[in-house]
Amino acid sequence: MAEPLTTSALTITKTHCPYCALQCGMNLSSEGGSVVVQPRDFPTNRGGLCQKGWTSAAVLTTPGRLTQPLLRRSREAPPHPVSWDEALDYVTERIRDIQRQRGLDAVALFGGGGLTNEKTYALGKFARVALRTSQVDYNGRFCMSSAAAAGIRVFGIDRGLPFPVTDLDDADAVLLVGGNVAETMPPFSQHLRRAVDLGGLVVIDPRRTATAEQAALHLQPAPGTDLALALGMLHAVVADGHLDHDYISARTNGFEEMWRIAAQWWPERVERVTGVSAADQRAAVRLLARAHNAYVLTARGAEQHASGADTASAWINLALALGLPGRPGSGYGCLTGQGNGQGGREHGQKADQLPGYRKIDDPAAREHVAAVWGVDPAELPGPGRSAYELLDALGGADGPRALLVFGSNPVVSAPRAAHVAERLAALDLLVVADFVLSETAELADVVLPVTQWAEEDGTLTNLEGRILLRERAIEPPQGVRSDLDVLHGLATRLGQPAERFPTDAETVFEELRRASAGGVADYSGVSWERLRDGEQLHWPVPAVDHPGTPRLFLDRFAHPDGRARFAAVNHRGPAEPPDADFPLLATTGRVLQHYQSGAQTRRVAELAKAVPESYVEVHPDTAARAGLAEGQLSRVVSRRGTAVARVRVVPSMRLDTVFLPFHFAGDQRANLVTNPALDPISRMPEFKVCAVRLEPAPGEES
Ligand SMILES: Nc1nc2c(c(=O)[nH]1)N[C@H]1C(S)=C(S)[C@@H](COP(=O)(O)OP(=O)(O)OC[C@H]3O[C@@H](n4cnc5c(=O)[nH]c(N)nc54)[C@H](O)[C@@H]3O)O[C@H]1N2
Ligand SMILES: Nc1nc2c(c(=O)[nH]1)N[C@H]1C(S)=C(S)[C@@H](COP(=O)(O)OP(=O)(O)OC[C@H]3O[C@@H](n4cnc5c(=O)[nH]c(N)nc54)[C@H](O)[C@@H]3O)O[C@H]1N2
Ligand code: SF4
Ligand SMILES: [Mo]
Repeated sequence: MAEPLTTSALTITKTHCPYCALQCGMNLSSEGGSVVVQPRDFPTNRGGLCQKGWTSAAVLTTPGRLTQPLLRRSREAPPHPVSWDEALDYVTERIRDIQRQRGLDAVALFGGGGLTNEKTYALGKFARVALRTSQVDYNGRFCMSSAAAAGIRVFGIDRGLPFPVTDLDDADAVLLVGGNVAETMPPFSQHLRRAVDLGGLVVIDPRRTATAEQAALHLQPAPGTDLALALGMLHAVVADGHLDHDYISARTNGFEEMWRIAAQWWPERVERVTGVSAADQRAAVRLLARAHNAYVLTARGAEQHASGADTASAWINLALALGLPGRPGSGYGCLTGQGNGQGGREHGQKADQLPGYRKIDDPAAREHVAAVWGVDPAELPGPGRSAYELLDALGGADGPRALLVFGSNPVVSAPRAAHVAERLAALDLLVVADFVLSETAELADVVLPVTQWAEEDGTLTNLEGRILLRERAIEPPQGVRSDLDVLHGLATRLGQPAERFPTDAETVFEELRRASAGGVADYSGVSWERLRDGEQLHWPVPAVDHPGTPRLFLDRFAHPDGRARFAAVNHRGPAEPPDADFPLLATTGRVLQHYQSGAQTRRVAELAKAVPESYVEVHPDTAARAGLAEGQLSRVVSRRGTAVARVRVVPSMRLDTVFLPFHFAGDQRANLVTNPALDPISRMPEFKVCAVRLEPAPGEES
């Protein structure tokens, strides 16, 4: 447990918010039975918190908190409380049966980017060593995988922000593409203050969001046309004489191949595809080119597309053309989303990956990691299916027959959610570890009640690649166990030596250090002691006396020749263009008060009251054409299904676009309509655009 600061009346523990990747600093104090959150000064939030952070302690004591394992031996039977031994014995027995009959890959795991580094490491190891299955992936595929793929392609490495977030404080100009930080990371907005005050913020978003309101220039493209827009702006960089020739020849390769494509995308042509005027494209480029300190930032609006990796690459191309990445005071970054979105993709819960951000099909990586794990490298499985492909294959002829879920609620958050729920129902065994009965846990054969952030120890890696320690602040309720404990319990029952799956997070971290040593994301020099001392450690940290790497790329990029590579990418548009039956473009995203699938925040009274149900933002003329007015219930219909949402008439919306938040359950799920078309490189689904029509819900026809 953390060394608490004890004042006369209370015990205070320094910690971080349980939600997003900003990982705002907070203090927790427990007085009597209740836990109180106070903001703490930390570089990412400087004493700020959003409404979710302020109310985060409410989930610790939510009335629906799970404290006993639940089991149903048949789908017809209701789940009933059982002992931990009974639950874990049952799961082990079923896993054994299923693997005996159907092979090792018949059991799959699905992890999450909110899990601590230690948990993601243990999960990947559990999959490969205890289950010996290749079928493990996680919700980060839905999150930042396209920007990660683009970063690896262009820079040779993927770290969300390759600089501390406080570097943005000195920016004169920032181009923010597909990010609504005013709602998704409110305290982050203070780092854009200077740029805003100088009239240097440019926001690219099909909606006029709270963030776009602060921008000097808001470009409002049709969803799914960012790649064309990035090419048009690149064209303007060259045509208007803003290209940084010295930088391009000293630090990059591949400009010519890239330009062969961008040359064909002059701004007037791009205007016809995107709806953004050629003048605005040029003005945005001018703003960036004239700034002393300029940044390009992307978030999910640019990335969650079937062309997401190419789109993110195109935005990085633009940054390279202006000479920004690796120049002190300038750069490109991607805003990581989940609490441990960055660490979640480094330690091996991804289908194609081993710890240290190593590739599972690299013989040297297999050898190194197998030695740390004490197994034969030949026994490690190869790469498995990506998140959506895994969910899609469940219960099918060649697909897994059992799934264990840790830290995700795909019944709400996966694309084509009704189909995903069907696949989950077709399994022989669904096990969900959670602290509340999420919509996915409701379908499970076995539910395992686990500890929450404030009740356990662990590290997370925030959006700046900085490793943070979150120490236990309060006692967990009776009956719950940590995820590490659950994995230990299952692994030992499956015949693994007890010491191979430690339950103590610091012990797991010590092993993670060794497994990551020499890898891309090298944590070998990080110790909990250094973190407790408040050292600011951004990976790579390859030795105990290494100060960490707050800024990457100052001297070289991560490709062997030290140069960045322009990506020769071309526009291809949404996978499902609108047509006569489905004439509108639906896009999806977030609202301040709710987090992700809403499993946590829908249980916080203050947040649920503020935004109790789903809604669809729509232009007044588009609403009228569909026979709908403000406040009426509508049906948003796509080829996959129908979501029910209350109409919010928003005059700044594009006529061709509607927006739905994805935080709501049941027939309000935005993901009933979304398109699971996948990016060929990142396997990211196209959450941000699909073709729909809007109609009144039954009884709402005027
Ligand atoms: N309140 C809240 N905050 C969160 C979260 C949450 O669930 N709730 N989740 C966290 C996580 S995991 C993540 S990944 C981040 C996400 O953070 P953001 O990326 O900021 O969030 P989104 O709302 O998904 O998408 C941002 C914007 O993209 C726009 N957009 C839609 N389609 C397009 C397009 O084709 N092009 C462009 N340029 N923009 C488009 C949307 O209108 C939206 O305003 O937020 C983190 N913070
Ligand atoms: N339409 C649409 N869909 C989207 C998106 C979008 O923009 N539009 N965004 C996508 C993105 S970026 C993301 S990140 C995903 C997120 O979507 P999900 O993966 O569903 O994320 P959460 O809602 O955070 O689910 C976490 C679940 O795990 C539980 N949990 C939290 N912490 C722990 C823990 O430490 N251990 C265990 N065992 N359980 C825990 C929570 O109670 C909750 O039930 O959604 C994606 N889906
Ligand atoms: S911005 Fe993110 S980390 Fe900060 S308080 Fe809000 S949800 Fe928590
Ligand atoms: Mo995310």
